[in-house]
Amino acid sequence: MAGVIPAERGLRRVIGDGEGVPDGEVEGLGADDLLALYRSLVLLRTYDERSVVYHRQGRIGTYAIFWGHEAMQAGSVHALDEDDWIFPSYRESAIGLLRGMPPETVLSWWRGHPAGWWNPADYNVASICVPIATHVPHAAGLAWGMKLRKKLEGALSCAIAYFGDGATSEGAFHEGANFAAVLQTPTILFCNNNGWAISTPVAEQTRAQTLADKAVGYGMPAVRVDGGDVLAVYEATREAVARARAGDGPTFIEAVTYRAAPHATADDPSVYIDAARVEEERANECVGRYERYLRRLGLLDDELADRTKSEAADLMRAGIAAAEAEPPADVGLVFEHALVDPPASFESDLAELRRILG
Ligand SMILES: Cc1ncc(C[n+]2csc(CCOP(=O)(O)OP(=O)(O)O)c2C)c(N)n1
Ligand SMILES: [Mg+2]
Repeated sequence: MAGVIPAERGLRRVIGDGEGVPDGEVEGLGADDLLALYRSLVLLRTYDERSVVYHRQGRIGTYAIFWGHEAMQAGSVHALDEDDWIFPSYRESAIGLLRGMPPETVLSWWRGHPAGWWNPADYNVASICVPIATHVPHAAGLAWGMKLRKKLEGALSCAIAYFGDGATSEGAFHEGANFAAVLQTPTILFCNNNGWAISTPVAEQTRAQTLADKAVGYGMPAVRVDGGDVLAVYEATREAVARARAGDGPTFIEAVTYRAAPHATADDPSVYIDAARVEEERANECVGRYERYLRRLGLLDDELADRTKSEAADLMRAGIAAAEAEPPADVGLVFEHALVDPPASFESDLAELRRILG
């Protein structure tokens, strides 16, 4: 039965504020799991902050900042099995790190270097999708394939697609969501509602009261969760995974946050965003919120926090060094694999390009 799962104050949460709002807990998560989640959050935060610096130093190209999105990414990935498939958008570019992908691979992608291409089957992480929402049908289709195979092989995994609030206005989102629901595919539609599609606020994006309401029209359950609460995201995704594996079809997760960083390094949000609201959000950002939660539980102290952060920083230092050590790619790649029967002009175009590049 389609419907929005009721939630406290409209958004599910687990982490309290250390004052009036009490902490909850997630059944089945032990100390090791909680600390593994922390390492993932720190790794993503470090990747993101270093990437902005690398961009300013001219070492990577334009970069889509995901500062404040880490809880949505880490919380959901931790609820998956290694066999489950991840379909990231540009906002989740580094999500493969949580599957063991080395940072240099993602950094190379942002350097426009072919070393940034990976075989999706190596990590069950699809290519980073830049066109808005076009990966939603891909995830639905792959999950449909897995469902069909289950009849043959008895294994069932699921596929999760990450996209933003703006993506829910796209035709590809509609097609993917409808296919997933009609064919009851094991798919999770994970919407990071950060309130903005570049400079378009969500209120100008849709007349729906919530993005989760859209799921009702497709006949799939939806849940709204605090996207800054890594444990709430984990729990909601775990339920969606269980539903998918049980053969009960897709779930729409609307994780609500507020974009507290520019859309990308090429964006100047000061011309359209409320700076006071951004400050407020930054003060309650997801990594710090979880850190305080772990400290209240007695699981984290300064020593462990510092060690976790310096391990992540070391990984990034090695990552950028490895990415920069890649020999330049041959420009011929621009023309290869584009057409089965390349026109004769390609040859002279390539010769011209080689002449210009020296
Ligand atoms: C099909 C398509 N149309 C337009 C764009 C240009 N574009 C890049 S990001 C973006 C906004 C997307 O906003 P949202 O879905 O909320 O994701 P967010 O960037 O906030 O994570 C747009 C319109 C694009 N990449 N693809
Ligand atoms: Mg958005």
